[in-house]
Amino acid sequence: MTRKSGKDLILGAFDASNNGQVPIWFMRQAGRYLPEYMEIRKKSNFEERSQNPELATEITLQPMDRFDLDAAIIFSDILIPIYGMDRGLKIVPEKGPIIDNPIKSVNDVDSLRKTNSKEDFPYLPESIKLTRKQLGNNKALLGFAGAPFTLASYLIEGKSTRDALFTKAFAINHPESFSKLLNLLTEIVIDQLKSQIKSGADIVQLFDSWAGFLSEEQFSIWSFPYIQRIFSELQGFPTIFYARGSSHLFQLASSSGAKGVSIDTTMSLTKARSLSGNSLLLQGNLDPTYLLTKPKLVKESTLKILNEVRNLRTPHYIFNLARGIDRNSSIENVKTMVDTVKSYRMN
Ligand code: 1CP
Repeated sequence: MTRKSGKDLILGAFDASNNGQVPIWFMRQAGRYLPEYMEIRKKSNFEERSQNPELATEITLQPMDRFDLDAAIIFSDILIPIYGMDRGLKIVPEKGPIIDNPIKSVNDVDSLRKTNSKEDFPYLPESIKLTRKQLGNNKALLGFAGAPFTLASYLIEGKSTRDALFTKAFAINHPESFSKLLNLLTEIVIDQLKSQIKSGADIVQLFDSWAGFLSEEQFSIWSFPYIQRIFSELQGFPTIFYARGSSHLFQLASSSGAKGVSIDTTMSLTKARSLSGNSLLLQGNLDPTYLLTKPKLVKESTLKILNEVRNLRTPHYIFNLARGIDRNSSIENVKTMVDTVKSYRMN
C-alpha cells in the first residue's frame, strides 16, 4: 500500500482514517542540529531569521527537504508577541531568550500593551503564507503559540526558568494582577493563532512549556481556564496541547478542549490512553536522548513506541519526540527514526 500524503496522514490522525500508517513530524525539527541551519545562523541573528518571511520559510523547509516529514512547523518562536511590548526582549545565542526589563509590579502589568499580529508581527502570517505556497498541499503546516502561563513566566522571570519561582510568587502576591496578565496574553494568543490559521496553517500546537512547575491545583487556576478559552475559540480546528514535565496534569490537559495532547517522557502512551477517552489524539513520546546514540538503538526505541501504539489499537496518533530535539543529535539517527516510522504498518 502506498503511503498517503503527509497532510492526509496528519489530519487523518485526528479523524482516525489512517488505516495503519503513522504520520511523523518532530518538535524543533528546524534548528541547530541541522548543518544547513547553522550556515544561515552564522550570517544572521534570531530576529532577522524569524522576522524575514523568505528566511523563515527557507528554514522551515530545511528538515522537509532532508527527511520528507509529513508536516512542517513554521520557524518562529513562542515569544514573538512579546517583542512589541517594549520590555527589551532578545534571543541571545547559547543563552536563549532574555528580557532586560521584566515585570516586577502591578503597575508593570497595567502598562502592558496588547500586541497583535496585524501591526506588531505581520511577518508571522506572511511566513505562513509563503511557506504554504512553497510547501504545497501534500504536507501539513503547523502554526503555534506559547500558552499564557508560559509567556507570563518569561515576562516575569526575564529568562528561561528552572522553577518559575518569581512567577508563582507574583501570582500568589497579586492574584488579580496575575489574572489580568493571563487574560491579556490569552487575547494575544487567540489573535496570533487565528491569524496563522487564516494564513494557511492546518493545525496549531499550544506550548505550555513551564506548566510542569505547577501543582494540579495551581495549573487549574493559572493555566487551565485560559487554555480552555483558547481552544474553545478554535473549536472544530485541529489543535494540540503540549506541556513539558506534566504527567500529573494529564487529566486536566486532556479535558482542555484541545483535540490532541503531546506526551513527554513522564507518562507512557499506554497510561495516557487509559486515562483519556479513545478519541483524544495522542502525540509523542520518544525520548530525544536516543538521537544521541546509535541507529540500531534509535530503530529499536522507535519500534517500541510504534508497537505500543499498535497494541493500543489507537489510530489517533502522531509520532513525535517527547520534547524538542537536542542540537547534538546525529542526522543519521534522525533519518533512521523517520524511515522506521514511515515504513511501519500497523496492520
Ligand atoms: O539558533 C538559535 O540559537 C535559536 C534557537 C531557537 C530556535 C531554533 C529559539 C530560541 N527558538 C527557535 C525556534 C522555535 N521555538 C520553534 C520553531 C522551530 C521548530 O520547532 O522546528 C518552536 C516551536 C519554538 C518554541 C519555543 N521557544 C518553546 C516551546 C517549546 C519547548 O521546547 O518547550 C520555548 C520554551 C521557546 C523559548 C526559546 N526560544 C529560543 C530558545 C533557545 C528557547 C528555549 C529556552 C529553554 O528551553 O530554556
